[in-house]
Amino acid sequence: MSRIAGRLALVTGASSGIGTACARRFAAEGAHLALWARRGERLSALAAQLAGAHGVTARSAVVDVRDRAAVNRAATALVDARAVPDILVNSAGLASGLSKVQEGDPEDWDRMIDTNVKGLLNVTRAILPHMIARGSGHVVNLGSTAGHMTYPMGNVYNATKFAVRALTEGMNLDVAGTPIRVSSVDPGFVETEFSEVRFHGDRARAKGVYQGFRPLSAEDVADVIAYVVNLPEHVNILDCIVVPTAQRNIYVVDRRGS
Ligand code: 8X3
Repeated sequence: MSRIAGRLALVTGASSGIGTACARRFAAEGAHLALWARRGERLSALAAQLAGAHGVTARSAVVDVRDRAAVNRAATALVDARAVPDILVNSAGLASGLSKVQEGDPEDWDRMIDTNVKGLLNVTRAILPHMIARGSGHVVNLGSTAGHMTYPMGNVYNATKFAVRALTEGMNLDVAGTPIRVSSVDPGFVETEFSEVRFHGDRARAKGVYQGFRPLSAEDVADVIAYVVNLPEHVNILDCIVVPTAQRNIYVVDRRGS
């Protein structure tokens, strides 16, 4: 029996990758959904499909987490509808570009910092006070192995994921004395649109990242997140690092497979 059945989960970045996989998994467990993402058509199709398939309510809102006013509007709409989320998955995030700092594109830096760090803060700032006021809630941040170890040309992406790790730790300190849980799930190589976005649409280059081994799928990560949010209320996973078996760290990857 799922502990999240009947609960409301807000998932950002819900129109792709790990966000979509979380939405699917949560709905299959009977959780109601609030889905936020930039791509409205994908989002409303997903919401309608999951509501129909699982008999849950699924709200969706077009929200770019970088847009603080839009985040606040969407959060207020939830609060006004007495739909304060029980679970918040801060899944919206991306890597943009892979180059040395001295050759980097500041536009890429803005996208990553504004989404991965400030976007996560915008959403958390809008939702967390209402969880605290109610006396329950669980925030799950999507970190990365990139937040534990830097790699060449990862620079700003690494920095944003180190920041997510610091924020998960800091948020746990800030909610001390309340029943709120804050967790980080930190995947290694996951085959989603992640690398295609990083390489600005270069599919062949993106495919090469996962060559010769079986990477994680978005569903694998959603599985771990579902575990984290299904634990009893006295159990709080602070940080959970999950990698494909072929990957031991960013440098040690067994690519001898087909
Ligand atoms: C994604 C993992 O290794 O491509 O966060 O940075 S990696």
